[in-house]
Amino acid sequence: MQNSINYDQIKAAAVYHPKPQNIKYTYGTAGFRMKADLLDSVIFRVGILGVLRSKKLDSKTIGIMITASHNPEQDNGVKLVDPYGEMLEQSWEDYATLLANAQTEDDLVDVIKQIISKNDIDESKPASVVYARDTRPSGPALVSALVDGLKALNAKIIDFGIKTTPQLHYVTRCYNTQGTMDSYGEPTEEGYYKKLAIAFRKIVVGKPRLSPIYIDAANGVGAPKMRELAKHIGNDNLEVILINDDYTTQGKLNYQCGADFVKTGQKLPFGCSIKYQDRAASFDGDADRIVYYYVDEDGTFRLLDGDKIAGLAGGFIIDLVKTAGLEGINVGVVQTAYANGSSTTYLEKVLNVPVSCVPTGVKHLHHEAEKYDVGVYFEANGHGTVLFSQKALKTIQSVKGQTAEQENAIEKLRALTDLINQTVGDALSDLLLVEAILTNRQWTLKQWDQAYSDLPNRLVKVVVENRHIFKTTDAERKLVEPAGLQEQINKLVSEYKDGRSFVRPSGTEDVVRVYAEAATREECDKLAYKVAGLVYDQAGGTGGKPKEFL
Ligand code: G16
Repeated sequence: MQNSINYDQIKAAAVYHPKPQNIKYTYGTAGFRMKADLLDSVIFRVGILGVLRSKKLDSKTIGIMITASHNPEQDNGVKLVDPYGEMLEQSWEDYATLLANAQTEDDLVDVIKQIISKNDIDESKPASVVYARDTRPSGPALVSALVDGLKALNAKIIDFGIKTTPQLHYVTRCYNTQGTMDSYGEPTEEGYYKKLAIAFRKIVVGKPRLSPIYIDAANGVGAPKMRELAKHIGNDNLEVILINDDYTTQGKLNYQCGADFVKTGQKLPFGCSIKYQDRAASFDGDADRIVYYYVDEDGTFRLLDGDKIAGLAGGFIIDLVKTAGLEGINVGVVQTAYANGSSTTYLEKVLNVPVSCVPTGVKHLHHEAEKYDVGVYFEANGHGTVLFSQKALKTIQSVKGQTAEQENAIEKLRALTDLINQTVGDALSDLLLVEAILTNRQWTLKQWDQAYSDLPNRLVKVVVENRHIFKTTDAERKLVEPAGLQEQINKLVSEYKDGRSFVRPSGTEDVVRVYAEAATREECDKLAYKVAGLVYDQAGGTGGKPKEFL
């Protein structure tokens, strides 16, 4: 039978994708991520898992994205996307890890059989997988490993080409909802642009256009895709000036540019020379994150990160919900431990919204946001979106305004449900969301920034021998292991006014991340580097102790 699994065929294909010895792979914050030359066998096996997942879910189309997002160009990665565009169900991450670590062809077949039996999978069901990749030079070879894995299990394969990560999430949902009441849109790149552009024009209609927005595209896939989106929107509605848009020259991706560089370094990206009153934003390498920034009268760099976007979006949506008379719809915000303390205070005390804190990773934020009628979730690093529940969608679609003002607010809410990517954080969609709000409010970036002042904060990376010895609790705000380290961090924190610091292992890079905030810039930097030094000394630091600002 065409769809049944042929184990000899899998073994024969697997011979060409052997697992390297002595490597332990882990499905991390956003899938597998590491040096690209270690990923061939992993990607082959992720193809196999995608097929099994599709068979398990009644032949629904599963998405697979080959990208390493914000990581340096020599890295790559892969993640699976579930049918409605959400991240792979967490219980299946363990299967991904098991498959990736099966050493021989026989081990691989054993793991496949285990997954099938544990999940009661009907082997004869057809399977369908859509995949895409970003612009990394290692992409094409990894795609062919993926295709080998998919073919070994006779899946229906849809090649979506070079795309942003959120476009792959979008199209996965489109395929699975086509022709249903929940149809998410046309399953094409063109369909994506049209949906966003139409919604954007509806929200800004009648409002004067803002000054141009400079976009640092991290020399990644966001550059050509933003250019395409801008064409659909039209220059009369939004004027975009792209910088760092060279996605074909090797070595440039994410190099001294992009959202992660700007957020971590708290400075302008390479090639960006904006002046007072200019407006700018940075995407990351696969365009799923965005941060905004500007320079003040005195040339000081000012960052508007994911926390600020959450505040802006939350405030706008709350106003619309109130004006529309939809008080029955509750709005909530989800953050992580990286959220600036001032942002949480602003959300809770000024906007009066409930705020939840969850571990890092869009998958955690997304699930928590689903608990609200309208769930706004943003990581400080610029990764986030707004989710509308079925209840909210139905209400917004069906309600009729009693006054012109109410009707106008309802129309805007309706357009927002199309403008905002409901599957995952999306730099292009988030850019339009921010631009739509600022256009409506006729605000400058400085006016937006005035909602609250960030506590000075600093992120430091520490390289250690084994980051997996770090175990956390309380939404990653406390270390459980190595034993005793948290007490020493607490002691340091207590010496600084408004001090806060936490340590966690990264799930996308081979480092431990240290975050600190305090009342002044000087104190914050000292605290961050003292904690980083502590981690380095007590937990196997290698390759030089971080010591700036000490
Ligand atoms: C990924 C995840 C984000 C996470 C980031 C950093 O982003 O999707 O949710 O915040 O990694 O994670 P960590 O601190 O564990 O390395 P991206 O943009 O790289 O896909």
